[in-house]
Amino acid sequence: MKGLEVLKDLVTSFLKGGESYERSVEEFLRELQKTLIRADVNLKIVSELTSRIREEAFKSKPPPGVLRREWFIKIVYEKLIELFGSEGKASITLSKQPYIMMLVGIQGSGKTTTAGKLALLYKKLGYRPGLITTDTYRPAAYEQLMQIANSIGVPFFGDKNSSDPVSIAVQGVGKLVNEFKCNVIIIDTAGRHGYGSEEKLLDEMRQLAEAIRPDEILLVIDAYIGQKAYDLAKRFHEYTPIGSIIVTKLDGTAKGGGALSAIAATNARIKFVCDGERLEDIEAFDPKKFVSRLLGLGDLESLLKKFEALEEREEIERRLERIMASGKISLRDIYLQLQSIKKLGPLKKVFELIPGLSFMASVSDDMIKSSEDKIDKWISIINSMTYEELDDPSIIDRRRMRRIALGSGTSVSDVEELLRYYEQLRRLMKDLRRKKGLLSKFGVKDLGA
Ligand SMILES: Nc1nc2c(ncn2[C@@H]2O[C@H](COP(=O)(O)OP(=O)(O)O)[C@@H](O)[C@H]2O)c(=O)[nH]1
Ligand SMILES: [Mg+2]
Repeated sequence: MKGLEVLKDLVTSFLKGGESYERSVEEFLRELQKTLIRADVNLKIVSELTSRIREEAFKSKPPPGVLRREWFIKIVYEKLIELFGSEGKASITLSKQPYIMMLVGIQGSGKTTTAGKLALLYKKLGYRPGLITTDTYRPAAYEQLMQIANSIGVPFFGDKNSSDPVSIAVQGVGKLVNEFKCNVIIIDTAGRHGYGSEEKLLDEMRQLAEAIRPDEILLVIDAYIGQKAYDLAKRFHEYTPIGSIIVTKLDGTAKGGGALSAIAATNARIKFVCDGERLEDIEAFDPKKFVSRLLGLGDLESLLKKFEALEEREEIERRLERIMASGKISLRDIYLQLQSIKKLGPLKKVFELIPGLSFMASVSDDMIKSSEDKIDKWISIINSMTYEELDDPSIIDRRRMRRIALGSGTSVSDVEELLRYYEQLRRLMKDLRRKKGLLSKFGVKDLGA
């Protein structure tokens, strides 16, 4: 993104080193502040962010195998993600069909273009989108959206002779759904002229929304307004629970960072971001991916992988600790374990990551392969269990086993095998706990392998 791309060089030169760690950190933070302020991020937000980074950088210690400088970048990475949104990648799957979206926003913010982008995006995802224009103020609006619709081959509805947006929308939805069998309807609206007319914009939106009852209202915000996006996003967020935000023109301004962080601070949901005039230039907003790109971690792939592996490892260790402490393991623990193994990749790698299990990495490859095949089976078996069964597997009799096998597309003996595995682990945990108790009496802390 324009304006923030200098962060990449900052990261690279920081990692290369040169000056003392402390001086490099201060230098880095100073440059980070300058860059963010130039990108129109709110001053207070910037100073809070940098002091949180500084505090954590000097407080926390990198785990073994991670350099201090790498660890610092990880902290920067995490704090920046919080700055741009803590919710993770926006989900763009549609909860029902037909799904009606309504785009609102100031004139020129990019509504019509974005309507086309959304139609193309959902078309690529296998939906049948249809476009409606209700902009009766500008004569060219009709042609503009029609041309876009034609260029991507999706049905279009509008009425040049009407001046009633509500009736156009109602008619259009009926026609596109019933005649053209569209299952995503995207309604473009006229909007108001100029920022500062938010009140009027929201009023107009309210009238249309009451008549059309959209499933989602998307507010289009031009990144040019920078941190001024805060007020608009806040009011919008307070007004509608079905609202989400699209930020456009991130390619054209250095103020995009300000707009995104300001919106994130209102807790409104940023769903899409656009960075170009072409209809392909849209994507679901993913703060993690966004920040990785800003910091150039896409190039520093291996560093990012290292962080991810660390997070997984911490998570697995926390879980193991909990299990060891309670001596109890549940099917839910096993489920999480299977899931994290899947995320982490080959079992061998997983074993290598966990100190207590590193000896397992030397188990023969054949054995590991067959366990990997099992993972998917077991995940679907656990998915087919009821909560009651998960909490107390002892109630799973033959009849339940048959049901679970059927539901998960596996066999009764697969279900039995998983339950046996669970039983073994449960005993092992109990055993370990007893031994641990004994060992600690003799002053031995670590069971280590
Ligand atoms: N560079 C750039 N231009 C955009 C983007 N989105 C829209 N535009 C341009 O912004 C102008 C206004 O867009 P339009 O869709 O007509 O805005 P509307 O008045 O809200 O419907 C047009 O020239 C678009 O090509 C974007 O993400 N990047
Ligand atoms: Mg328009």
